[in-house]
Amino acid sequence: MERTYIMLKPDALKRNLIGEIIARIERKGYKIADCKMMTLDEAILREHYAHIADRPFFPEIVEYMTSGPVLAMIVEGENVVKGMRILMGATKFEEATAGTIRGDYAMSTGQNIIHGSDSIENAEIEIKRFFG
Ligand code: IDP
Ligand code: MG
Repeated sequence: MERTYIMLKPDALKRNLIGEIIARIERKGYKIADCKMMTLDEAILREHYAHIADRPFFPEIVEYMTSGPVLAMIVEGENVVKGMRILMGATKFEEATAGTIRGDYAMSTGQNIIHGSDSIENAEIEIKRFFG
């Protein structure tokens, strides 16, 4: 079965939205195969966000992503990588459609509630990175 790496970011936990977001994932028919709370450090974020590490907003992302625990999850289902990206909504919070997780909850692009792998290949890399 296809798997993806999903991470609820610190704002989702601070705003008590875990239950709401997991309910949406389960209602869609996907399975939470594993999950754990983690506190991230800069080293793992530099790996995970290597593609944005040279952007001016990166220091703010590190500060935010280390500001509290995240919920790391392995989510399983048919075409789940693409399907989760659709449930999540667009990266830029003002472009995320109503009805998507980011569209309904994100209050900025930096603090946009949820991460989801962007390809099957990256999903396996990210699952290994966060679950070993
Ligand atoms: P994604 O999370 O939708 O896959 P990426 O382009 O991989 O988006 O960027 C990773 C994360 O970096 C985003 O989720 C967002 O939190 C942050 N980010 C991306 N672009 C911007 C920006 O222009 N301003 C602030 N934060 C950004
Ligand atoms: Mg990405």
